[in-house]
Amino acid sequence: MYRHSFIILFLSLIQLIYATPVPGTAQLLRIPDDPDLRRPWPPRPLPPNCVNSATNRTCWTRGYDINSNPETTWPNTGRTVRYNLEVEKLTLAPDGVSRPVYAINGQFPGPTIKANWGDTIVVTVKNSLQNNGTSMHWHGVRQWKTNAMDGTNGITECPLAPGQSRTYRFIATQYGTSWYHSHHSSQYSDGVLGPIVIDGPATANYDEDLGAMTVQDWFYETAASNIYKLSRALIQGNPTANNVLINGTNVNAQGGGAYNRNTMEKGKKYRLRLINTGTNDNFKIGLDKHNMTVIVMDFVPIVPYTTDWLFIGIGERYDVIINADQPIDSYWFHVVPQVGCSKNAVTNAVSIFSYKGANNTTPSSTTRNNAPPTNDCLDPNTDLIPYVPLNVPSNGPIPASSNLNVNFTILANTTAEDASVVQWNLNFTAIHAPWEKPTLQYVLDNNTTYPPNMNLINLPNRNQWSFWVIQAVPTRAPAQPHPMHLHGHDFYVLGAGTGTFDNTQSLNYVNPPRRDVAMLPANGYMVLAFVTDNPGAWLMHCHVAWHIDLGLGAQFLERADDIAGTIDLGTKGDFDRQCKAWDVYDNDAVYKQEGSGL
Ligand SMILES: *[C@@H]1O[C@H](CO)[C@@H](O)[C@H](O)[C@H]1NC(C)=O
Ligand SMILES: *[C@@H]1O[C@H](CO)[C@@H](O)[C@H](O)[C@H]1NC(C)=O
Ligand SMILES: *[C@@H]1O[C@H](CO)[C@@H](O)[C@H](O)[C@H]1NC(C)=O
Ligand SMILES: *[C@@H]1O[C@H](CO)[C@@H](O)[C@H](O)[C@H]1NC(C)=O
Ligand SMILES: *[C@@H]1O[C@H](CO)[C@@H](O)[C@H](O)[C@H]1NC(C)=O
Ligand SMILES: *[C@@H]1O[C@H](CO)[C@@H](O)[C@H](O)[C@H]1NC(C)=O
Ligand SMILES: *[C@@H]1O[C@H](CO)[C@@H](O)[C@H](O)[C@H]1NC(C)=O
Ligand SMILES: *[C@@H]1O[C@H](CO)[C@@H](O)[C@H](O)[C@H]1NC(C)=O
Ligand SMILES: *[C@@H]1O[C@H](CO)[C@@H](O)[C@H](O)[C@H]1NC(C)=O
Ligand SMILES: *[C@@H]1O[C@H](CO)[C@@H](O)[C@H](O)[C@H]1NC(C)=O
Ligand SMILES: [Cu+2]
Repeated sequence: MYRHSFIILFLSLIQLIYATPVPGTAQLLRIPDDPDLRRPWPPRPLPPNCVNSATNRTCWTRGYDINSNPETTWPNTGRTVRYNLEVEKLTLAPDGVSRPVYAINGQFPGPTIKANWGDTIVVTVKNSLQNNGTSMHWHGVRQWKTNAMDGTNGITECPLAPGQSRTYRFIATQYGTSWYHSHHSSQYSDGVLGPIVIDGPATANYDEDLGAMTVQDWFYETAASNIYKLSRALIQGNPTANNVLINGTNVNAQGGGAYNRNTMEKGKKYRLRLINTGTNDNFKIGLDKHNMTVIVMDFVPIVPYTTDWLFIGIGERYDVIINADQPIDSYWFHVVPQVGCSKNAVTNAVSIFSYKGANNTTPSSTTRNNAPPTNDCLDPNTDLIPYVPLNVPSNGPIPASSNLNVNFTILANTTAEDASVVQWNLNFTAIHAPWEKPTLQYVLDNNTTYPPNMNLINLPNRNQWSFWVIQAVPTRAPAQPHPMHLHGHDFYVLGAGTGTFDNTQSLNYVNPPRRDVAMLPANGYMVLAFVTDNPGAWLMHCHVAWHIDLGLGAQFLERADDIAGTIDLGTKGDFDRQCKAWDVYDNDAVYKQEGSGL
């Protein structure tokens, strides 16, 4: 009901505002005939009174508003935002417990990259680690025709060797919230991550933007140490995280550390940008006595819907609006690891939201352990309705060739200390992304002799729909959901459920959720679709850091023949220099690539 009246309200508002057709609504079915001809649309005159403000968030700039389709159009702002990110190893205590952290510019989480929709983002990354490479990926950023800027070592670049720098340049074609993180083995679990906030129009109004709020599991042991044990089957199942960090902080079991705090003024509405930057844990989030109005999933604005608890998988983002309409007081904000897709010593992590003028800055203990009524690991797919509606053509049954099995293998259990024996497979293969010879090198060499463990799927044809069934097979490993992430695209989630997909399950082709991460249910299936409109080598993987490290990924080589044309001479020079420097470093590096390298 609520949603319906919202749509009608918006549509009538739009009709009021515009005499001419609006780009977004004019293209209910996706894709212009030739997506290669997509360009930023020329500015379109708008009534001067449609100005983006707290009470008119659907407006943006001349010619662009919430109805514009970011898949095909974005403002040409002529503005460039620049950032420097330096990765270095420090000792930090995010929750009061000291441990080595691979920090960015001395902090964890790293600084927030901020831009406006349509801006060019230029980031120079410097690796100041002693004994580790790094590789910075801009999660969820579509990198339309800029595959070489994706920052995925072994696929789009060699790792960045210690002492080296690399400048990335890409356009913010989408808007919303995301994060950047290292793709060098499970390095991001040790701290190499930070938020990305791209401002644009919104599907509902709010007064203040509280900015990004990362939520994640946190281990006192380093990722390298954990993955060593996991890969050799020295521990059974995933390691137990020691804590949950909310915006990079929390109290610890001994009482040290500090809660994250936010302040609200009664009567105002606040936008909060939630990001799960975790390693293994997936959460439900809620603020006592308040609902949340969800307005964006990943980088895709949705028809606003209201909920008291919100599930967020690793790599997923939700922008929510909190209405400060309750009695002046302090309230617990809960981040609850979901059993079945988490393993954490902390079962109900909290931070604090206080109203201005509250007498108590700490909420009463009675609601300290409030928890969602149900515990599960599922995306709320039926509530996630993209605001700009795009449909998927139904071409009959999904062929068996679309199947990509998720499986778990222990190769051998002989001298376990010597070698990695545990693998997660996608379509029978544990992906290996060779650091010294990334996929783009093959493409630039016109070399199609890909080693099978690159797990490469060729998609040579342009602007074709491609459909994928990610299918968990019953395994010796515990049944576990997997947050699946695709680079280079927002995919369409046609369906997800338990059991084996056999085309008898119904799929949603009408404006399904589109995003860049979605949950594969435990022992279940998920059907995805995307269009081959972005030439490049794009990784698809489980975002549980342990799982991708142990192989749970594949790469789509999309339109190999068109990739070289997206790499200019300067970028090619950077690519070559980065590989050369890596070779020199790797010759006598202490640590060599193990596992996928991703
Ligand atoms: C919001 O947009 C409407 C419709 O264009 C306009 O009438 C109104 O003046 C705008 N309000 C503000 C505060 O900009
Ligand atoms: C990074 O360095 C640490 C030691 O500081 C080492 O244990 C780890 O294996 C290295 N990881 C990689 C991927 O090189
Ligand atoms: C997160 O922490 C930073 C640094 O302390 C602070 O500036 C920011 O307001 C916090 N954001 C939220 C949403 O709590
Ligand atoms: C939250 O939403 C529920 C269900 O729609 C509603 O019953 C409840 O009154 C709402 N609470 C607040 C504080 O708005
Ligand atoms: C704070 O405490 C004072 C004194 O007890 C009381 O008069 C006031 O109403 C309280 N304010 C709030 C917001 O609870
Ligand atoms: C899954 O892995 C197990 C253990 O290695 C193996 O026995 C089984 O054949 C595999 N199944 C599929 C469908 O890949
Ligand atoms: C591997 O061998 C170790 C040592 O014998 C044993 O404890 C462990 O259970 C074995 N793991 C598997 C998966 O068989
Ligand atoms: C690869 O093929 C393209 C197109 O045929 C050609 O222009 C280019 O020089 C080739 N590159 C190499 C390294 O052979
Ligand atoms: C192509 O790649 C394979 C695997 O890395 C390598 O063995 C072969 O020498 C390469 N061929 C050419 C012509 O570069
Ligand atoms: C999946 O693996 C099988 C067996 O190796 C292979 O025949 C098939 O082509 C692969 N699927 C895709 C989409 O590459
Ligand atoms: Cu996984």
